[in-house]
Amino acid sequence: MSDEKIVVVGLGYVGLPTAALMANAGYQVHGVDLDPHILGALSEGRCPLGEPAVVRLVTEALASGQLTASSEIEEGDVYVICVPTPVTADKKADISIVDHVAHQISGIVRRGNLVILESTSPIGTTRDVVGAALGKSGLDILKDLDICYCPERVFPGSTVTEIVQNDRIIGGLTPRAAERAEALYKRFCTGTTLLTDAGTAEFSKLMENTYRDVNIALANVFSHIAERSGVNVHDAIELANRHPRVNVHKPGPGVGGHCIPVDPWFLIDGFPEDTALLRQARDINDGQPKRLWERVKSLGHPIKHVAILGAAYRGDLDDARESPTEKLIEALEAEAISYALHDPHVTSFQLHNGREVQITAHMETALSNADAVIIMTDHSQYKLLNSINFSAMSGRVIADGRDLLDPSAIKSAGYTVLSIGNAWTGGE
Ligand code: SAJ
Repeated sequence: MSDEKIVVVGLGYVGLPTAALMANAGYQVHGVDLDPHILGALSEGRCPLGEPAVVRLVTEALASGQLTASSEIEEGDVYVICVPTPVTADKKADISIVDHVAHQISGIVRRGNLVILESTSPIGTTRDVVGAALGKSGLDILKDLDICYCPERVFPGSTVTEIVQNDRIIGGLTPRAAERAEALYKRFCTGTTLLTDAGTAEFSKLMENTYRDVNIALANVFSHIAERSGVNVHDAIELANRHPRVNVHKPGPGVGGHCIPVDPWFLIDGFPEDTALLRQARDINDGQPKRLWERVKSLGHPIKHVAILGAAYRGDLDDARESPTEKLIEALEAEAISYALHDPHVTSFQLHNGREVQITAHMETALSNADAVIIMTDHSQYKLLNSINFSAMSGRVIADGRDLLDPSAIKSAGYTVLSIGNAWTGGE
C-alpha cells in the first residue's frame, strides 16, 4: 500500500487501464472523466471497455475500493494526464484539452506534487503548456513541482501486457522529476525504465509512429511498382526481409488507428519545412483505399453495388478509429455506388462528418447482390473465406486488400481476384 493519492485525468483506453494498474499496485487512485457512459459503468463496478484483461483489472480495482471515479479533479499527490490530443480538420495539433486540464490542476496543485503527461503531444508541450499552466499556481515548476512526460505505448488488443511489459520512457523537466516518476512506474511496469528529458521523450514517441507510417508508405509504393511490373510484392518483401538489417512493412488498403495516421501531423504541423517526406507518406497511405477502388473499376466489370468487409482499422479488433474504410466509403459515395458494410466486431461506424453508417452483422446479407466485394480488414473470420461464401454475390469481382485469400482456389471457381501488390487478377 502507498500513502500517495494519484489522480488520473482521462479514463479512456490509456487512462483507465493505467489507473487500474496503479490502484492494484496499492495506490489510492481517483479517475476523472466527463463521459457519463464511462462514469455510469464505473459507478456500477463495471468496466466500460471490452478488452478482457482490462475488464478484469478495472473490476478488481473498483471492487477493492482503491479506484474511484468522478467528473471532478480532486486534490492528490500525483496527477497523470491521459486526455485526447487529436488533430483538427486542417491537421493542426489540438492540445487544448491538455491545456485545460493543466490549468484545472494549477488551481489545486501543492508543493511537492508530481504531474505526468502521458498523451501523445508535440515537442515542448510538457514544458510550454503543462509547465506554463502549473506555473500560474505561483509555485516554481522546477523546484517546487516534479513534471514529466511519460508516453503511453498502448497496442489495442494487448493493452495491459504492453503497459506492463514495454520499456517505459520517462522524460523529466528535471532529473529529480524523472527519478520520482520512475519509482511510480516501477510499481507496476516490468519493462526497463529509460530516463531522459521531456522534449526527448516527446520526440521519441512521435518518431515511433512516424517511422511506422513512413515505412508502411514505402511498402505501399513497392506494391504500386509490383502492380505495374507484374511481380508479387509479398514474395519480393519476404525475400528482402531476409537481409539482416531490412524490415519492409506490409502494404495494405490504408493506415488507421488512434496513433499512426495522427501523430506524424504533430511533426508536420510544427516543422513544415523539414517534413515533406512525412507529408508524402501520409498522402500515400491515405490514398490507398481510393486507389484500390480505382483498380477494381479498371477491371471493366459493371459495378453498382459493393460489399465492404471490415470497418475495424486492424484485424480482430472492435476499434474503427481513423479506419481506411471511411475513405473507401467516400470514394464510393462520390460516384453514387451503393454499398453494404460488414464487420464481425464493430457495431457502430461513425464518419468524421458525424453520419452513422449501418453495419450489417451477417456476412451473407452484406454479400448478397454485390457486384464486387472489397476486403479492408484482416479479421480472422475473413481468412477462412472461400468461393462458397461469395456465392450470394451477383458479380464476380473480389478485391483482397489484406492478402488473405488463396487466389488460385477462388480463380478456379470463376472469380476475378484483385489484390494489393499483385498484378495478377485471374478468373475469366
Ligand atoms: N499497417 C499496415 N502495414 C503494416 C502495419 C500496419 O498497413 O505493416 C496498418 C494497419 O492495418 C493499421 C495501421 O497500419 O490500419 C496501424 O496499425 P498498427 O498495428 O501498426 O498500430 P496501432 O495503431 O494499433 O498501434 C500503434 C503501435 N505502434 C507501433 O507499432 C509502432 C503501438 O505500439 C503504439 O503504442 C500505438 O500505435 C500508440 O499508442 O501510439
